[in-house]
Amino acid sequence: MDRILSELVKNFRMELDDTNEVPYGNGHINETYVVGHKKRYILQKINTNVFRDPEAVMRNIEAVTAHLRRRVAEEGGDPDSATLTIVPTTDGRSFYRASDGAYYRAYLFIENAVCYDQVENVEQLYHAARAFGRFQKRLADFPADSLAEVIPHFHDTRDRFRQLQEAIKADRAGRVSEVLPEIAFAMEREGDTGVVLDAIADGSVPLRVTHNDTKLNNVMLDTKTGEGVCVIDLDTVMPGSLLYDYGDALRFGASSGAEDEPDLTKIFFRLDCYEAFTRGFVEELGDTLTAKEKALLPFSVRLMTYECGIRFLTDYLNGDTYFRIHRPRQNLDRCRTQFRLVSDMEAKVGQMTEILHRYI
Ligand code: ADP
Ligand code: GN1
Ligand code: MG
Repeated sequence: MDRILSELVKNFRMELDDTNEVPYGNGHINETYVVGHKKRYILQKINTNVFRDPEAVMRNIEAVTAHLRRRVAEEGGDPDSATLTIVPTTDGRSFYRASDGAYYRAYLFIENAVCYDQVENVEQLYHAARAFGRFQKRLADFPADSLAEVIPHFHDTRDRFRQLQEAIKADRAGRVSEVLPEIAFAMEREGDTGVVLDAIADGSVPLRVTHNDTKLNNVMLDTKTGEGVCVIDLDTVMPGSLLYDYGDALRFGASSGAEDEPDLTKIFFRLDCYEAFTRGFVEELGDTLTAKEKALLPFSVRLMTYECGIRFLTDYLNGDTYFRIHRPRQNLDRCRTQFRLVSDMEAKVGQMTEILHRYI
């Protein structure tokens, strides 16, 4: 990175008092660094294995952040902290293609706010839900058809299931025999894959502009007040269902342990977290939900968790080519926590519905 860094520093309009870069955050996709001292910036190498058309990604983010900035300003907020701010290159672009052939981008570092990789108290989920809800509302009138579909079929669970079947057939890394129980778990639940897709197709669940990757570490909360400051990681903003954003946030946020926890006895679905997030989400978006969306909220959490488990399993079978890993079998551990959560949610479906009805 050192050689590239000096090139990047010259080519982005950054005011730097210190040009050391430090790897930052725990994202699974992009390479993230922080540079600067008094004034800090996020520098990211865009993962072009995942995002085949990085220029389309950046066009989406330019348009979405411009829209969000207008909304935040109308509300009397501060656009530089309430949404990502792209730092342009010296020639006014939102990305820079460096001499290593890779695509880089820079954002203002959002100060006085923090991302959590794991929940410390349930209020964090309440505030995260409010932030994702506001994000959704601010984009309600954004022209969805102007967005490029940067990862086609991103939350198409049927297609994710098909990709798993392909991976099993190909057995590229020779790992199928090791994961037969996980494969069986996935196969037994094929019937779930089409539920939201069918509801979108029959019009009972509308397509909206959604974030599609609402992990807790993709929202920044105020260091002092704990309130939501900014939704980040806008790479996957695309037309989708609000159920994806609700379900995915709880997949991650209501787990009792880390996504890659190897000891499954530590993993269960936390109803207190589910309640806190649901309360915040419904407070922001309750009036806009259709009857079918409301009915599918609890199911969506299980679906998104199942889908994510399938994706981790597929990647494990393919030899770990998509999600960044830091140790062997990490993707398998990730798959197992997701499936453990799915089982627990199956057992808790009645309680989840009852909690939802307290707020809806
Ligand atoms: P990935 O797609 O790999 O998840 P993210 O865009 O989510 O990449 O960035 C990874 C991490 O970097 C985030 O979880 C967050 O901790 C940090 N981060 C990203 N953008 C900013 C920002 N503008 N200000 C402060 N921290 C940020
Ligand atoms: C990835 O980029 P990151 O780490 O926030 C992935 C999500 C998964 C998540 C699982 C573009 O999110 O879809 O749900 O890992 N992002 C992409 O932790 O595939
Ligand atoms: Mg992220």
